[in-house]
Amino acid sequence: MDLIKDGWFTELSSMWPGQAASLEVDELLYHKKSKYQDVMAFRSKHYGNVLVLDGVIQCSERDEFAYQEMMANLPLYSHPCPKKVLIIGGGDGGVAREVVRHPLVEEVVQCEIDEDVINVAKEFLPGMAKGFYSPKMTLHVGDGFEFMLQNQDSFDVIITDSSDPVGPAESLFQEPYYQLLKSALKSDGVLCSQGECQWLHLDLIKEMRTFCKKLFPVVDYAYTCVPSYSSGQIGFMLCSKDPETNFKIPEEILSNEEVEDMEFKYYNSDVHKAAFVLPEFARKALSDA
Ligand code: SPM
Repeated sequence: MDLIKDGWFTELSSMWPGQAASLEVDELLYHKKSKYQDVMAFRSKHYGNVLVLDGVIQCSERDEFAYQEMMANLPLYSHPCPKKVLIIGGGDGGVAREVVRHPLVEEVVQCEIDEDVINVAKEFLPGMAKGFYSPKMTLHVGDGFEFMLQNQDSFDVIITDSSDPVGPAESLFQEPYYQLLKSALKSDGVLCSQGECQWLHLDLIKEMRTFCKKLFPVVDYAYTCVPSYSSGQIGFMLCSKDPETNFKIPEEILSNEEVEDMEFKYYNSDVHKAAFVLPEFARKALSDA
């Protein structure tokens, strides 16, 4: 199927039946099948460069910060001392860019299975891929499952920045993966995973929350707004092994000056707290999960 027609990219998927969003294309920059997926990058007219995997938008330069800043900083500011961080997926480097600039983080290990995505990001999304060049970063091209099996009780924070739950990322939304995350975390570790969209995947979020609550004493769900994602919204599943964790109250409240020094464009301490306040239909659905 042609992903670009008459100068517009349209995101069609069975994950959001009966709806589709389009972005106007300036120039196709890259389009090849990697070993794992269809990888495309294009320059759009109004959203900067855009990365698309298997026909689904992963990030656009215009709004990527709303996702990366929240995915990285919700767990980092929920841990008293997040020194050692593992990122699974996140081949565009955007989450890594955010994690490496946190002052308490000393070491970041990233495990991304698809080297082509890393290379495309380095070439066409340099503002995101810059995290890969940090001295704090060790990048492994390989399978996150294998990596965690070999690195038990090792991390303060684990972030899973995956694509949606079809194709290569499906298993990352299932209980065995969360069991593995739990075993790779230190005894007071926290995790944050791509948690899909309340408008599109409420049943899946409910199911995930139910198995997470069997595994972790503290489980919460937050979300952010990303205009270029289908339905404009995406969530995060947050779990802690430490029963004292309160995800809703950051460990450190940042002043406006500190937010400015960090050059945040989306994250601040009020946004952190507000991200957990769900609209009534979702609150109700998840409260008995
Ligand atoms: N670092 C960016 C990687 C993005 N990972 C999540 C992509 C999800 C895309 N689909 C969102 C649909 C739900 N609203």
